[in-house]
Amino acid sequence: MLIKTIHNWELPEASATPEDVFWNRRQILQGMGLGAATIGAGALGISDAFGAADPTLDLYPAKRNETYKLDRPITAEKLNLEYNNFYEFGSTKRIAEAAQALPIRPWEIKIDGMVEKEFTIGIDELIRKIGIEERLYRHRCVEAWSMTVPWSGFAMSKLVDLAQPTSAAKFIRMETFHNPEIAPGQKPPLFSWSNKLPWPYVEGVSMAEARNELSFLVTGAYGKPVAKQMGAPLRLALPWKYGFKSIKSIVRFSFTDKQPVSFWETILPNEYGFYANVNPAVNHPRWSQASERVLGTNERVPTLLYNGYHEQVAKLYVNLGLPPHVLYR
Ligand SMILES: Nc1nc2c(c(=O)[nH]1)N[C@H]1C(S)=C(S)[C@@H](COP(=O)(O)O)O[C@H]1N2
Ligand SMILES: [Mo]
Repeated sequence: MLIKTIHNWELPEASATPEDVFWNRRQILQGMGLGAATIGAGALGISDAFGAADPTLDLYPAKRNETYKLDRPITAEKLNLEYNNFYEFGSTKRIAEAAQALPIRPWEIKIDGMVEKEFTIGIDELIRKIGIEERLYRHRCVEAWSMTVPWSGFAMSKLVDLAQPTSAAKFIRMETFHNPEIAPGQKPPLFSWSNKLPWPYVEGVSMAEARNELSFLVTGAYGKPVAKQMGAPLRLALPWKYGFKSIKSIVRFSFTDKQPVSFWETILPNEYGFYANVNPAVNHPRWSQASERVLGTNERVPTLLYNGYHEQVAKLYVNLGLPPHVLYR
């Protein structure tokens, strides 16, 4: 019997530099028939695959919350729409076209586990019930590139309030959709390395992190409903953590007393931890986190502790007594 093991070099997010896997990715792209990817109107977030208007369109653009300021210009929308990590749709940055296959209505979100009463709610009802605002946030991938994004959405604390967790709940475990029929990355035979990938994509936060003012559930970007390749219709934005924590296209929030094990942590437990807070002084086992490449200008700038959000989040970690390799990886 042939047992396939996953090698680090086969995993884009685990590579020493994104460029290192260029050839590997190119082979995968060719395998998918997407060698010369072109970006159509749908992929640019202008309309969905069938041209149907988003049911929440009237809520955009949302009023900006001026509390959150940037020290650099907003990343061009076009760049953000064409440079994504969304492994369900392929292991390159050019997944925008493939992601248009994701049906985002109807979209039900399940709230379960340690809550007063489990329930399921449709995305449009959820958005209208809570309401949305705009925030300008930094976004830093562990691959050492960064962006700045005008997100729309609502504080995660508002979803927690709606869910009514019991006092036993200590963490929230989140799940992305699972549908290999439309997401080729979830289909075992296509990529050799996907044989053992633990789909669906899972992420988690502690209750204290979920209630922190910065934790933001994203429904829109650039003044309109968020594009599919960026995680429509609901994704997370945790700007002080590496990008992989910001799970896309969420279908489930489970309140639990057990620390969730994420998608990447399951695959490479020595490299991806639960906290994954940005820290320029704590390197990933195989590459430096000291600086980052700003997408758009390609300028290399020093990375900041907690990605510049020290003031809002440092208090979450001071009394945990956890070592750097646990908090910052
Ligand atoms: N479901 C899901 N969520 C995901 C990912 C993914 O592959 N699948 N990639 C993560 C990573 S590694 C990053 S850096 C960000 C990328 O978000 P962006 O494409 O909007 O820049 O999404 C995160 N959320
Ligand atoms: Mo990432």
